[in-house]
Amino acid sequence: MHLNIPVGSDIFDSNRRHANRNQKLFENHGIAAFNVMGAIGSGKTTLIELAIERLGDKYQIGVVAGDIVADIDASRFESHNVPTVAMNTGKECHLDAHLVDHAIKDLPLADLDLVFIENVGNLICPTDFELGEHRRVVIVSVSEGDDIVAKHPMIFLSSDIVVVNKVDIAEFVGADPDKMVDDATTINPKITTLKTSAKTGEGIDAWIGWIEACLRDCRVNS
Ligand SMILES: Nc1nc2c(ncn2[C@@H]2O[C@H](COP(=O)(O)OP(=O)(O)O)[C@@H](O)[C@H]2O)c(=O)[nH]1
Ligand SMILES: [Mg+2]
Repeated sequence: MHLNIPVGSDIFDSNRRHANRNQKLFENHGIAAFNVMGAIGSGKTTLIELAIERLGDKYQIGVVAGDIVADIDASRFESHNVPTVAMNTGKECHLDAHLVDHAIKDLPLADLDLVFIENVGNLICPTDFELGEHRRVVIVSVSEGDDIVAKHPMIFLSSDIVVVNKVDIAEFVGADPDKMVDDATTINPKITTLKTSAKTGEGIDAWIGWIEACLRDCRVNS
């Protein structure tokens, strides 16, 4: 006997329902939410910290720090005095909307303008799980090799922006950041692209400007 059990679509449907509820909750509070994805060490925490430093005087920011274990990133965010919830997934390699639902209930949503959700570090599992975000960000770094984008097409298809980070060391690791940008736009012609360095500051104004554009455009109830 052949049984066709559509487990995958049930999981995704259930996740989408939770994601829609999360998005409504954000919107009821006038919050713009960003799902920040990317490999371990690509610079997700660093680029969020820079955004907190540059935008923290103007906007109230909260963070959900997703990780398999530990609260190292959460401590980094807390050192900037922003409300932070550490969300450990155990063996799961991505956040899902149900986990985020629990996490954001521990944030002072009524006071916030912007929520960053740092996803678990990898370029595969987070792809299929919407969290209720307004923008999907994928951060890659040159140290992962300049074929990293071409090797992981799916995450770029569903993202709004790719940030190619650590361009300061591109020369030393023999990577071509322009190839990474070109690969991303070949996969998804609509994706916004940025090249950044948290060390030299290259591209950071554009990163902050992109976030602020969403704060103007994404919030429905502000
Ligand atoms: N050279 C260089 N190092 C960076 C840059 N951005 C982040 N890093 C370093 O890369 C490491 C991993 O960064 P982190 O933000 O923790 O990555 P995450 O795992 O994606 O959150 C840290 O040691 C950062 O200081 C960059 O633009 N250039
Ligand atoms: Mg991190």
